[in-house]
Amino acid sequence: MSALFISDLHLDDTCPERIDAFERLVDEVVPSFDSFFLLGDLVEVWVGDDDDSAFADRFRSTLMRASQHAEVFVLHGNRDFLFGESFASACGLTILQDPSTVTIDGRSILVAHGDAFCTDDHEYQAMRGMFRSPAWQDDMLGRSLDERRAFAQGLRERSRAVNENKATNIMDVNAGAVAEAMREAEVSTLVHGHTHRPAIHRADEGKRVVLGDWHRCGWRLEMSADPDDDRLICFGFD
Ligand SMILES: [Mn+2]
Repeated sequence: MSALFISDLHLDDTCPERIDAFERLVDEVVPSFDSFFLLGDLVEVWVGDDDDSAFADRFRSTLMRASQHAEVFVLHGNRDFLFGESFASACGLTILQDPSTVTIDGRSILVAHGDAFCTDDHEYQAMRGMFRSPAWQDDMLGRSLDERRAFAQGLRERSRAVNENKATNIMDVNAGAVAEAMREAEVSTLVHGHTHRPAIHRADEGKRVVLGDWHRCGWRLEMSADPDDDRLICFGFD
């Protein structure tokens, strides 16, 4: 029971080499694994499962291929929190709650997008609560695709402007929030993304693997029975 993990691809139609790299991963790497975990922010924005753009179609069909090779699990990030059940069934994947405990080769692993641990950023947490509320999501999905695309565009610009003025430590995880989540889930390994700070950290509560964002290179974590074999790999796009 081996597992492959990725997150924070931030795919959109402006960066074809990243889409190509994702497709190569699905066709060449995913078949060697039993399960494939995508821990959020796979796309730069997801405006709803009814998105009929060429990019959304291509993205769905890549995931469909992945689900023929391995069991595919997706967590919502802060860009793709509108992935819904019709997206999941069209792609043959399962959407997991954030966080979730999963079993890989007898090991209990806590998986999360990671943003819920950034508790020092109060403004962000307030926004997160709003975007994840069913009432807000229903209202958003009731609007036309064009309206949703315009809203998403405005949000990205605002987030860029706000984050430029934020101290970087505020945007990282809070150590206490991580320790508490691991204690509660009774695990000694946590895998998450979101912060774009790829690393394997070791602390009293156990190991925390942070996946990287696909910016200058792609990142993936390969995991099987032996914790010493966990491999966080950076790979080129060509
Ligand atoms: Mn994120």
